[in-house]
Amino acid sequence: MIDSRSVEDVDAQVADLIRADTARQNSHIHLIASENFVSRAVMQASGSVFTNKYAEGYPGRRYYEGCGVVDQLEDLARDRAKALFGAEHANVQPHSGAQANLAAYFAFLEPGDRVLGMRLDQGGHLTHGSPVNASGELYEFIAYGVDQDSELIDMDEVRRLALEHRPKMVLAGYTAYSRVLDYEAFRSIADEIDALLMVDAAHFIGLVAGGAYPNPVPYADLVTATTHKALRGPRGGLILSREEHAKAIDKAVFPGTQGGGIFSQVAAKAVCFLEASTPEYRDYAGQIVENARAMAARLMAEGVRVVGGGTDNHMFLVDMRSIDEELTGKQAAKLLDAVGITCNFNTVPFDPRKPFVGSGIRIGTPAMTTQGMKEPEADETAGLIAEALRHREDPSALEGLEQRIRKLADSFPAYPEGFPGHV
Ligand code: DSN
Repeated sequence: MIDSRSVEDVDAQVADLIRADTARQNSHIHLIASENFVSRAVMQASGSVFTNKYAEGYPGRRYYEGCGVVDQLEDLARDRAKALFGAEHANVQPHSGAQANLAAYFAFLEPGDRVLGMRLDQGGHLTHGSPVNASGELYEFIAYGVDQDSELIDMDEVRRLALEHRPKMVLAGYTAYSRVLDYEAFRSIADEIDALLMVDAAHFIGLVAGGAYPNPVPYADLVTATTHKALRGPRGGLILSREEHAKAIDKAVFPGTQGGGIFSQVAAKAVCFLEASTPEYRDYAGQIVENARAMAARLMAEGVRVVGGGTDNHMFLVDMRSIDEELTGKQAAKLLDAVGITCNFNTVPFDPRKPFVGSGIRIGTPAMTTQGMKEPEADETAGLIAEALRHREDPSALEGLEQRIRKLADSFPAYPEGFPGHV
């Protein structure tokens, strides 16, 4: 017989850990650009009975029986994704953004083929050719970066490298860049060398859904994304493409790089696509950007250097050397977490420090916006960050700041009616 007791009754250790992280999530201001708080509906779907079902293949073409309901679910999720982003095809099975990218490469590239993508230490991603990632091992990545003065992607350099190396794929997308991508220029460079254009939209797909950032779908051959960042869905990946690439992409996801889909996550993706198509979500997406702008403006007013001079999306990098040449990103992120503000350390462009230390911190606003914070609180939070970093060696000042931060976090609980899944 199946054990129907709750996790609290079955496993006190895991229940304690769930409680501990609930307390942590409840008591901090969350500024990790890739995190968010999902709705109760998303969490329920993610923890639903679909976790019990195996369904390798795609609707109507499965390797298992009993897939009639799962077929309807996957069709629903795909149709919602296509409608939300105006895409001809959607694959909702990738388990993560990294899996989506691997499948996208596997669909179109042979080992050794060239790809032109953004440097990891200037804002790209591990899966864009890092030597420690399969992408870097399997394919020959050529990297473009940002201009040293403007800290904007240097499209002249992208074009020069494209013409010199003639990659099979041009890749646009980032994890630490705060400006709008010039899709038109990327498209025309890709066309000039007859390459595919892939956009890794993991970070900004949620803004696209809410009309707060330009949509790459009309320009790109394929767009990969995650569902768990600003989009406010479950952890997972997504690939959008033109119909002509549908077969290759589906084959590359399954059986190319994954086995059966995780249909509890697909159910939760379907819910998040529905939620992201509402007017409330559009307001939310717009507010994310307004909050990021307000925070960047306040930090700059405090004399702290914001990379690229501001933001057009949900995040930005802050250069700790503008506070103290000796202060590292890692020290700053640890200190902020200790006083109740959670972010992550990051390299800044042309950083002399290694990625595991970095000279910057990355600040993102999707989660704090879900908590209900608007420009006044964004401004206040940025002020608190600047004060905490300036008083980092003054325990009594930090104690006072921590109290103010906790009070602010307490006033904006992500789940005013209690955490879903709380034990
Ligand atoms: N690691 C994620 C981020 O924080 O940006 C991207 O995959």
